[in-house]
Amino acid sequence: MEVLWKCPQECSYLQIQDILDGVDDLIQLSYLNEPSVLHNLHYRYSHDIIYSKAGNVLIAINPFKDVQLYGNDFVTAYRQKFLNGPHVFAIADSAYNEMMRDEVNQSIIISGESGAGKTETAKIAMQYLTALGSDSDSGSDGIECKILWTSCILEAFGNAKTSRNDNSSRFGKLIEIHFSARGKICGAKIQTFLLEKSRVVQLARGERSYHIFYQLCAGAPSGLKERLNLKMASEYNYLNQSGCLRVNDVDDASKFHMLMEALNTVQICKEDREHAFEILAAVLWLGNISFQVIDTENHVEVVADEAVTNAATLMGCSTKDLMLALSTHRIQAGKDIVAKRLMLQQAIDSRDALAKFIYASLFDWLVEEINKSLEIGKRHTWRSISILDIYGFESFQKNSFEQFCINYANERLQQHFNRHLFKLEQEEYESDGIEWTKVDFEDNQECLNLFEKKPRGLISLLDEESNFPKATDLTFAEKLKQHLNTNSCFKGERGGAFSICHYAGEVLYDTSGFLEKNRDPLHSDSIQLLSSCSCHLPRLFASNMLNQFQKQSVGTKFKGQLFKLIQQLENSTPHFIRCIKPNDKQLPGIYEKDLVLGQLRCCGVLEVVRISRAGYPTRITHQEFASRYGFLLSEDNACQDPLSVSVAVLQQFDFLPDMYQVGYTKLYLRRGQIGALEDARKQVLQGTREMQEWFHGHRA
Ligand code: AOV
Ligand code: MG
Repeated sequence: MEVLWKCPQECSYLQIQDILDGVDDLIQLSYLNEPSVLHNLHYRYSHDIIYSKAGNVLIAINPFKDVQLYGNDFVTAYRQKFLNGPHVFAIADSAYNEMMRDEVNQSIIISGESGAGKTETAKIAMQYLTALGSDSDSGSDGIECKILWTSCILEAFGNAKTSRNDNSSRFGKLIEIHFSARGKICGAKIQTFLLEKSRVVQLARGERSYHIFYQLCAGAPSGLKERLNLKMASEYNYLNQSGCLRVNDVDDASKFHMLMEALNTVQICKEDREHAFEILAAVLWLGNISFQVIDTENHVEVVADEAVTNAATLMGCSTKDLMLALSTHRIQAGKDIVAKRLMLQQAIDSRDALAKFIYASLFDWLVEEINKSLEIGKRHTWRSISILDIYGFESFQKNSFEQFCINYANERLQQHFNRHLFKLEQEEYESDGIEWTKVDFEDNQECLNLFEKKPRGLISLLDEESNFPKATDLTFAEKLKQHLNTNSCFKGERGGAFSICHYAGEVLYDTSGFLEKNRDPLHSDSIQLLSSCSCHLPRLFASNMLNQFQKQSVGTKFKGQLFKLIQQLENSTPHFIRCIKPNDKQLPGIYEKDLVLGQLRCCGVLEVVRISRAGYPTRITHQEFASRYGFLLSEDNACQDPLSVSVAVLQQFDFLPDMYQVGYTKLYLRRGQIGALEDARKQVLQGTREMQEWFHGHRA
């Protein structure tokens, strides 16, 4: 157990002991191969040491139980450097220190499969940063506390039980925590990416919709329940269709009370909260609206029951208007506008589209309100640390447009990871002319090309078909086969299916629903209906929609968002955390070797270890090196050039030849080498200071 907390000087001991005890950093393994890495991680995991390093990357294995590693004593211990073993706190600490030292924005990028522990890890990082940057003497209005409570709100509205994870994030999130020049938190900003809307209206067996619906039904006080005409979750079609209303060990009612506390802390006012609940109840009632066929052509009208009256009341429109908007579409016929009756499926689709739109708009609105409350403007912001937590790679039995987008996002992030850990590092060695045997890594550019290439990439082709009125999901699948078969990551399959070889494995996608989900249509009748509502939120949602400059397809908009995200990350110093899921059962104590190995392989952990082991983490220009350590030379070097001074220093301190390399512009040193020079420097400076003090003392 105590191995986790060994200080770095004891590394040599660890090297001997690694087979028995496990090493903190995989680069210290005496034998670097898959079995020894697996064994090391397993050993540590079975002793509740869930964190390890692979070079600069933190590996976190999901414990699926409380591991008692996150108390305030741990925060203090990491801050004071009593502890320095691998931990999320250590990563957050370096991010903070590097921000203060280099005056550069930082990012903590968390990746891993669905259920691997990203969201929990993000919260742990936030916990540390808020503890560190809290400004107790400025009479701050508890901004740190607000930041921490945002997770509870966003999880209620944006997380759901899936077959992989009982608390799966169905949106991507980047939270920027802003600091003042004194290193104190002065605000925060949350950006979210593509919420999975389809979940509001359609659920796979055994899965649930967003937590908030169940929390509201179970926990709303009786007054609120009455006002919203709220029933039990089991009474709503949008919730009861999947045969799953509960999550093991979760009490939705008490979660609702926690949510209320969170909304309070983040200062979402009572009125806004009530409005939000009205919208949620309206969505649930929309799902219970049914249609009856009135003629042989399958045309329908809305059944006038409590569902439609309740939905209308909650939205603030007349029942008649709602019934019309859901069963007819007004279209231009010559000079006239005529109302055309919808057929059953069309009517169901337009009802579901309205529900999805309202829910997604509510989510965006909520994020905006939270951001207002975390406002940066008030105090002076200086630099920031961003934490990225997106939905993890997914491969289900049936994969649709949602998995397509989620996995595309993961592909983009993987490239960011590759670029920083493999490409940039090796390019620097080469361009500075040092000897270097290249370490190969799985480049995923080909897969990204498959998605992004214009005009013949998946996203362009999808847009093209989406704009073509006669196209169907099957013609889309055909089109893909026609144009993409030359890309080695693409495989056309039978029927309307295709597969993509992702960095994390092959996924089979079913194109049914792709075009519709990409178009994401909302009929103008529905928008007009919302604009005419007496309630504030529906009107706001409608006007936001109408103010959109141009309606982009879902895929293209998402691509644009991801580009912007990567750009923002590129302007910061990255810190990577790889979360690993040790078993598919969400249970503690089970370490499935093959499952772990698959994850280590696909994200390139072994290559990272290899590069870090062979690499030179300390890089200093000759100039800087000479001016920092040149004065340690016994001989006068005043007129020498920086390169000669640097080499002389290395020689005087007996650096072994394979511990460093001299590049055109910089010196490259192996891990741990700079320590000896720093010690010598400190000693000499200390000696000089003491001497000066002595002189002063004697003169006085
Ligand atoms: P994810 O974010 O990576 O999945 P989560 O962070 O939601 O995964 O973790 C899944 C579950 O694992 C949590 O609900 C906890 O029960 C448990 N868990 C994870 N990390 C820890 C930890 N450090 N200590 C204790 N339990 C933990 V997804 O959002 O599905 O990709 O889209
Ligand atoms: Mg998550």
